[in-house]
Amino acid sequence: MANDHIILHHYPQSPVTEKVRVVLGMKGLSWKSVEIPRLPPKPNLMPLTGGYRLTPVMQIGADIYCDTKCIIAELERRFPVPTLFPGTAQGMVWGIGQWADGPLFKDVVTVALVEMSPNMPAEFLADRGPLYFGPDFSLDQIKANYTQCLANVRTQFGWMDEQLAGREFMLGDTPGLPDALAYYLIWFLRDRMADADAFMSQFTNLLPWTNRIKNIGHGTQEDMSAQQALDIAKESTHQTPEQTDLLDPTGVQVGGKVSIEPISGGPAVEGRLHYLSPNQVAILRQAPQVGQVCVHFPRMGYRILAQT
Ligand SMILES: N[C@@H](CCC(=O)N[C@@H](CS)C(=O)NCC(=O)O)C(=O)O
Repeated sequence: MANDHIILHHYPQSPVTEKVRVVLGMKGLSWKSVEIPRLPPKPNLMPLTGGYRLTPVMQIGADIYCDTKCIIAELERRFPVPTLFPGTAQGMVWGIGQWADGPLFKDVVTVALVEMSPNMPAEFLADRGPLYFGPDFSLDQIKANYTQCLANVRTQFGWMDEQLAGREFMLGDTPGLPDALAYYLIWFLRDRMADADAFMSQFTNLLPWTNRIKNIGHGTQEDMSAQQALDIAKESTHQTPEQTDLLDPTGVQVGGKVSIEPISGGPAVEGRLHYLSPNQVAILRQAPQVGQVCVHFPRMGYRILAQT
């Protein structure tokens, strides 16, 4: 079994994964799809990530990439053509991601959860509510915010719509990362909102653009079992060189024991620090089902703590 497949651990309804699926399409890549549960427990994912539970996770051999920022940066590094940064777009585009995945996502997810709430299973709400809105989450509170969040979405989708005036894609003639960032949120809202067509009809540039992005597709996808993915990790050796970053404000050292956790909350993952840069942190860890794996996270938005 080849150990250089791109393996995406995800589920079809995941909006954040739609961003990655679109990037795979833009790059025309072939990939394996492992479907994971929408709710914990995720027994076949945990041996790979060491506890990180969010969706999606990308695996290439024994390298495991958590969070879409990290996944997309790795896809661009391994498969630079066609680039996600056409023209002169470079670093600041990641800042657009911080907006799209941060305040804009929060407005969209508020609208989506309220729209879905009449038909939402209680256990789904009990998981997603605190995940996105913190431990004090209440459905009444987000219902009270619905109108303001919808107004916020309208303004922000309006900015995207304006960006598309006279352009095929967000940056010009060629699709790039900002298209994937905008598309997944529109895909999310359209899927979850009862009157989405009426709401979206006010954005006259976004509508034809949405079809252009949809037509790019997701690359070539083939199903893979979770067991096959675990076996591939076990048979493979990670491909990540050791790298230190003396300027990282934490002062953590390569080889030292650390834990890494999303600042937004979630279980910490423990291992030995192996790679550190302003954009990425990776640790080595072991589990019986997978042997040694190298687990990667974005540096932005993740807390690194030295362990004794
Ligand atoms: N910052 C993360 C956010 C990922 C995220 O929130 N994903 C959602 C699915 S769209 C999730 O994990 N939901 C809970 C789950 O799948 O267990 C990323 O960009 O990958």
